[in-house]
Amino acid sequence: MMRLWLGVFCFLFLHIGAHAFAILPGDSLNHQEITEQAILNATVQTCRALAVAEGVNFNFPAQPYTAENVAAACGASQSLKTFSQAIKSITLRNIRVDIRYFFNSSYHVDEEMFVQGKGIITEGIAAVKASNRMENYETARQILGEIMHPLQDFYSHSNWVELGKTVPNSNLIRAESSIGNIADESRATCRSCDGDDCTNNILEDIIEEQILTSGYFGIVPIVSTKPPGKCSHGGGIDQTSKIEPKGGINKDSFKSEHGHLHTQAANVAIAATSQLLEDVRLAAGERPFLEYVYLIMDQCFIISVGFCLILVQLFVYLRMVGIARGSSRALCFVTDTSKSMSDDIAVVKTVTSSIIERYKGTENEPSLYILVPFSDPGFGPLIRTSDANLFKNIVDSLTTTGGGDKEEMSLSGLQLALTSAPFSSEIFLFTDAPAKDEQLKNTVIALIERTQTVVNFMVTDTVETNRRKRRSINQSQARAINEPEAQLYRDLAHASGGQAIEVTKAQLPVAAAIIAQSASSSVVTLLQASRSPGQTDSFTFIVDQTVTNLRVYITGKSVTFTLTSPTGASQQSTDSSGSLINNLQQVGNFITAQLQKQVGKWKMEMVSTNPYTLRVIGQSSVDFLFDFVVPSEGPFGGFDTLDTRPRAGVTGRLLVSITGSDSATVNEVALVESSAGSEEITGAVASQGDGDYLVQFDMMPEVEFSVRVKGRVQGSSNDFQRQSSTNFRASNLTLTADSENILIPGTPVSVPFTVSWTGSDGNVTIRASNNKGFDLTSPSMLFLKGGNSTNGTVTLSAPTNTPSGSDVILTIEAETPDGTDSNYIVLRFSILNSNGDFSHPDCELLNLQSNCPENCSKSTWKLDVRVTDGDNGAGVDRVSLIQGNGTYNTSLEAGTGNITLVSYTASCCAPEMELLVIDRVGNVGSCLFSARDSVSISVSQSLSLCLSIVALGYLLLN
Ligand SMILES: *[C@@H]1O[C@H](CO)[C@@H](O)[C@H](O)[C@H]1NC(C)=O
Ligand SMILES: *[C@@H]1O[C@H](CO)[C@@H](O)[C@H](O)[C@H]1NC(C)=O
Ligand SMILES: [Ca+2]
Repeated sequence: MMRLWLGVFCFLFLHIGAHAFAILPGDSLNHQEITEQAILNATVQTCRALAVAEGVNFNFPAQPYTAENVAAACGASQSLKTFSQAIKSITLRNIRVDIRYFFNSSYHVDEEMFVQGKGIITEGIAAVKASNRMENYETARQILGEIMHPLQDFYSHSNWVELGKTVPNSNLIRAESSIGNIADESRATCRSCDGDDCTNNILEDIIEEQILTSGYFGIVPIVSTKPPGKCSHGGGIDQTSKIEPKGGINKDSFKSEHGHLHTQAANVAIAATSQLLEDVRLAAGERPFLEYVYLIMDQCFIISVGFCLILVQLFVYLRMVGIARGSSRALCFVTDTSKSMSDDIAVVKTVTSSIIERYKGTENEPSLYILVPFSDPGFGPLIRTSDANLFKNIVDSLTTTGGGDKEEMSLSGLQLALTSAPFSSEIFLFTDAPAKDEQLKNTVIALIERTQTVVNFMVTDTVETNRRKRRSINQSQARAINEPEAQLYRDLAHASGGQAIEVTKAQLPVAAAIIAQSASSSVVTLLQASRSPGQTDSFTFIVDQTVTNLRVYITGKSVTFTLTSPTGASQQSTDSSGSLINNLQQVGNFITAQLQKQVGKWKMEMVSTNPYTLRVIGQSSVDFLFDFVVPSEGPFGGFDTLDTRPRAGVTGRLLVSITGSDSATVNEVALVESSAGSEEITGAVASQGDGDYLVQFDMMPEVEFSVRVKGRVQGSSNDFQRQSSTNFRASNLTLTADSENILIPGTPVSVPFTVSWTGSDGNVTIRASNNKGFDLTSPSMLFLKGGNSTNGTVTLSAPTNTPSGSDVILTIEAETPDGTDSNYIVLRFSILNSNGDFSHPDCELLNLQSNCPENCSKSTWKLDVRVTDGDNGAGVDRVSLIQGNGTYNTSLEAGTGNITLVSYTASCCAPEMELLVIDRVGNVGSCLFSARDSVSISVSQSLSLCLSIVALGYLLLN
């Protein structure tokens, strides 16, 4: 029914009003701007705290904060792209709520759905904290974005600001505390506005008694559910605002009925969002994070464990928003460990240690290391650490096992890496065997497209590289990879914009050394293309001032090229005397060279009758991010990002943002055919402000394509050119699915999905898989009548012992009856196993001795505190001292596992101490004690002491 109404009312109300902080840019602050400002603010606060902790200077960036000046202030300009990407990921999920959950008033805190709205927020907070604990930052970002929406809407849709409040309602993010008095269903809260004047429509007694209410909302007058006397949301689209009491109370924009309070509402929403981020940050100290402790061990020895915990919190927060010290890149190896691989693994060890040595302490030092071993039948486990030495030790201890027959589980290993590495990572896969699990090809391609990861294959022992019959483990099964088996790896490399390097085992060290050289940060792609079948073709690319370390990568058999520089000089690849091409190396099917830097337009003429790939890369801070988007089907427009392939043959849209330069402008965005010809489709570019562009293409290509952006950095005399590394496809199939993003172990979740197709009648093949091997059910075939759509359901369930914070990535694929076209949807779930504990631990003061004289230096004060997590709590995980420099001891109370005793002694000159108390599911509390409090406090007074902490202005955080 809902859908039908939507269809009818869509075009009627297309341009009227908004139902939340506006979606589209304008003078008013919208959800995107509120979210960005809060993230930038919280990040500045975090980097400042880090600087204070480390005793170094911190210079606040100039107002207004931008991703660029905040990253610079944090000393992390290298992370600018990942920082922007994280902000984008969070904000796009926030905006999506208006599109996906338009009619669900809980998500907008309309209709006095305070309890429900808060429920979404607090459950989400628990999932975000759990995900961070397991280092599943992308999942954390997505859930964070989603729960920020109701949090921000509270300030626009309720009467909080009208009640005279200028600070956030902190209890919205604390599951166990009340957010205040909510109006009874029968209580009248509004009168009709006086004509256009709505400044006084909330009833005086509601204001006086500080009762919370929010506006009713409905777009269908006849079925309005507004009870008598209740306020409406307001705006042209809200039909309830036309029923007594007429008018509305929302503050979504300056034009809203309560638009005069828009600025206040938006500012409190920013502060509330900052507070949410701070709460998430504080919780991060709860896991041991051995690697961080290791990293910062020097300081931990000198100061205290509490201090370490603070550093851990700061680092986890920064990782969540995509900021790292050194480079934000991950070094990611997926390696075959079956018996014949011992030579190759020796190379993996050498490459790892050379990369680690080379970049140690530099801004190119990877911030994350990932390793996935595979053989047959096994693959994994995935090892992920930010500790370079630990990683080196793990790689050094790799040994070969298993793999009795010819094929190995290479795609399973790759799938695991793709679902765990940060977006836009580069993965290196080493193998000498064909894939046993080639049925995962489409899933792997889906993940490559969705994460824009570059995958390089280092393949030894292909028939290509090795015409002799190889030694083999089992004489009857030669391991040499035949042509179609090698083609699978080439196809995957191509989809990702990476190389499939085919060499002999003897050549592998040279090839790997070349790769090690280029594993630096801020790599941008200037040009990528391929031709299959091979043909002579010429390509151009523009080099701008910001690019350094210009390099060309080619794979293919018998390829030569001629390069022409902007000044007209040219050099053939076979000519070693010129100055344009430096250090040309060829090993196996792989050619690489450094190019002399000359700003301007270059030409590259490729000559080969065999298939080849070409990639020109450099290092630069200027790059671009993009997402395929579709206009919302909801009444208010806006755009939703796709988790699927865009639709072929119809209008398509991209949201493009430039990172690394606040002054860069985009002047051309094109979809460039990838592998057969050089067709291009240029889009219409419309600036959305803040470096964002909406690009519209009249007709999405049927062939594989990549995205190319040209633009100009202010003050530069040349354009810049960047190209996506990923090659995409559009599809004639469309797939949509909606689901919760939190999965409770033991409770199956149903994911209903819809497939539609413009082709003729037939059976569409359906495949569903997840990266954790959890049980799922899915139809394998759905009958589709041409031009229609059909529905199916996938159910997914996590075993009851799945740890909280694990993430599950579900891929549902649909393939046309003739197998020539397919689409997919990729959905992320966070496992939440909080067992209903949403309360932070409490402190009980058992004993306080503080007879501190005027002259403090000779005296001490003492206290004993009991920390508990309640009868049904998950238990106290950590207690740490975050203020005070006294001696401090913790012990478990005999006979219980859930109570911690803290005793503390300090000089009277340091009369304050504060404990951070965190339970096993991440609820955070803090307790402040002072020698200046009364001489002795009994147990029963401890609660009021805790409350006085709040009054003192200290945050008691859940
Ligand atoms: C609104 O969303 C909440 C949380 O996802 C859900 O529990 C509730 O059933 C939804 N309400 C409606 C009317 O769909
Ligand atoms: C910035 O963040 C801090 C810490 O959470 C918060 O107290 C402050 O209100 C925020 N500033 C703004 C302008 O929202
Ligand atoms: Ca608890």
